[in-house]
Amino acid sequence: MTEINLQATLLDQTIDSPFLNASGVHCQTQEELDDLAQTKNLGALVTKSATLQVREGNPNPRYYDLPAGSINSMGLPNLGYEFYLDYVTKADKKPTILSVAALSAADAITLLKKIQASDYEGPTELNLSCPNIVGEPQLAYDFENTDKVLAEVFSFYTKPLGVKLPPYFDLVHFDKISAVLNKYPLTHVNTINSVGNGLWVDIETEQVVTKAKGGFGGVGGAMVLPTALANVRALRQRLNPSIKIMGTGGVTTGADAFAHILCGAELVSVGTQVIKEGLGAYDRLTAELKEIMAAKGYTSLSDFRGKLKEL
Ligand code: RRO
Repeated sequence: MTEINLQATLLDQTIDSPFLNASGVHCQTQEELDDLAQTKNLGALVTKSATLQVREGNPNPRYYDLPAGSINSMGLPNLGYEFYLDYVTKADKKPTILSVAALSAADAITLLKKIQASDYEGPTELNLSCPNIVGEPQLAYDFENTDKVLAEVFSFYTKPLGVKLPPYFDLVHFDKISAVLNKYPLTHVNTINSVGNGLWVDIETEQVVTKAKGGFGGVGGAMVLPTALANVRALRQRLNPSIKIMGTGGVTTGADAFAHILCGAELVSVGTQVIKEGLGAYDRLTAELKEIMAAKGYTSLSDFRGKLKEL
């Protein structure tokens, strides 16, 4: 049988697997990051989004398993950017991406100035889409302000930088965000973050299931797959080819990963399913993806990446 090769690229590095953890899942503590660094069939890892200061996050309960996904209102619990910057600077087992989130535009600039001044030369991802901070909007839904922040960032930032986007639901919005992003030398776009401000109702108790924000939280997992695929596809059709797409959202099978790649994803992140199944999920997804490729006679991801057909 012909050998199937799942190589993908992260910046100019070749990695053996297209799978990445979704930021926020099993990547907050040193121990969790070390687990990821040793996980087979995980090509690269991304840290929990880091803020300038350590954050406890929102009160519990803040994650709830749904039949076809999850809802979370974590509220950016993290050990502070210094910890994650130090981790990725020293990481030597797997390629890593440093995720950072800012509670304001000024914070984003301060954080990126610190990374610019550091020894770290690897990829950073600016999270413009956390849905769970009390009183704070998701920046990437405000096209003008996103443009302003990126203009300021790229007035001094010269290291590899991508952004994490929220899902969009209107073709005009895909046009607008792409026009903004195409102005900047971004290395990648990671799409989608959770679908913000969903709500789940426990019929038995007649209550919401997470505490902060009256129960409104980010929805992920199987039920967001069509939204994720649409965002990967629509952005791949609009963004400069130099901006790689990391597809995140709704992956529970190798077939789902195949679909993300067909829509144009370079890497594929898995979040909710790893919470449900554990880190062994990457082995199963890899085996399933290889099986589909074998059945179709594909030997590398580039045989089908971005080649989705229209009717
Ligand atoms: O920590 C969170 O509540 C969180 C973040 Br920063 C994010 O980007 N996406 C999400 O679903 N939860």
